[in-house]
Amino acid sequence: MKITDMKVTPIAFADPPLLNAAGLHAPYALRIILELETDEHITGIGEIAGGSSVLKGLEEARKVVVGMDPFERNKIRIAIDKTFANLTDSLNIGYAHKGAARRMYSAINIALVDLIGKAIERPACDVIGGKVRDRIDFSAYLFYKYEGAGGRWGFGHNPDARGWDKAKEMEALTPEAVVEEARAMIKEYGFKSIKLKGGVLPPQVECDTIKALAEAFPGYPLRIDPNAVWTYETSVKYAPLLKQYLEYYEDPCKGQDAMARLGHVCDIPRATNMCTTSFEEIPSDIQKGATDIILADPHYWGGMDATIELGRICSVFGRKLSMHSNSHLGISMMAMAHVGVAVPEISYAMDTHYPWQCEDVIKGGRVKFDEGAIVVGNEPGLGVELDHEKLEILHRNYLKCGIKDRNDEIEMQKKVPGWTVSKHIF
Ligand code: GKR
Ligand code: MG
Repeated sequence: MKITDMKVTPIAFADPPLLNAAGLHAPYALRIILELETDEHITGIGEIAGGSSVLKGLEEARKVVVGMDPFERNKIRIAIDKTFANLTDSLNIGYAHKGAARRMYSAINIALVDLIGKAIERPACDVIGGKVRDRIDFSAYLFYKYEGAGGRWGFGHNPDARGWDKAKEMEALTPEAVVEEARAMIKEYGFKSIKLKGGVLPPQVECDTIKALAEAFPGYPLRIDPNAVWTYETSVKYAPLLKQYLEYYEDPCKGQDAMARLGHVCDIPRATNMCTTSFEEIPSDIQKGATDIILADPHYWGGMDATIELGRICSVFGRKLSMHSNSHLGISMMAMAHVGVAVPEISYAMDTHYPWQCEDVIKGGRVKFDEGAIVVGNEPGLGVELDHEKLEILHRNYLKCGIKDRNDEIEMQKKVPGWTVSKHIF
């Protein structure tokens, strides 16, 4: 089998005004949809975070991938690595070549795994080693937010919205409002654990929010993720209070050194998707004792195969695995779910932003949750098909919306003039 084309389509979909340590989500989130076509008329699909450099990179990657055999994933990975080692500077894609190559290959790997699954008529999880479970839990991913549902051309605000659809348009800037957000999301999706995106309001308010959530949802495992804008001192100060509530403390402070020091004085498990985000950073993480849990993500670590490898490495060094996410649609949802049922070391409910979105590019409606989990069936590949009409609508959104790169800081400055990431430290 030969790859005959790789279609790369940037899209934009409505995203609510969610707050985080980097600022504010824009009204549209960007993704890129990949279609790998073959001479046997089987197509594999993938989805990855958007942005101009990734787009540029994938255009280059196409030249490498076309003509190769999709079953030869190792050769394709090496070819992409080599290409970006030589090309990064001239493309000016702005990050070290290994990181660039890994992101490009992540997208391609997801599409390859889908393609092979479709070719052999087996689910994607079988292509990466097979299921160790049939379903994988996700957590309710809560955000402080401004009022609104995002979007500008009719996809965002829905005057007839009810339940979660209504709740996700509401402002949530207090512990009480976040508890209401959680109630509506959990009622709709059945999640059994909760993650709070922190690093937004003063740490005491965020700890009060965690306490309010613990009281409203007794027995639910909780996490807070301040995205490393708490200082080491603040992270230490709030640890005793948070200890009774948290299953893990996600990136409270910045860098492996600070996270390692935190481990000496705080016995809440420390998790990261910030200080250790690549295989190259694992040795120093282990040496320093920086973290207990790595948040994998097939979109950043090198795809679905790489998540299996990461799981093995983590188990060798006594680390556990959870899953990071970003605003995404159904292809990514299923890539994460297939990884979730196949990687034995994943031992926590995984993150997903999916409830915050209302559109999709897949046929037959959005992916369904069952009691907070996704059940992975036996449909070939990722188990979802691309809907080209929907893809075209979201591609037109991309062309119209004027956003080419995510920049939460600039978006925040529209609400709070003068706001900067560098001054937003607690
Ligand atoms: O969507 O605002 C967001 C999150 O803050 C996201 O950008 C992070 O990458 O979810 C992520 C995290 O766990 O750090
Ligand atoms: Mg995080």
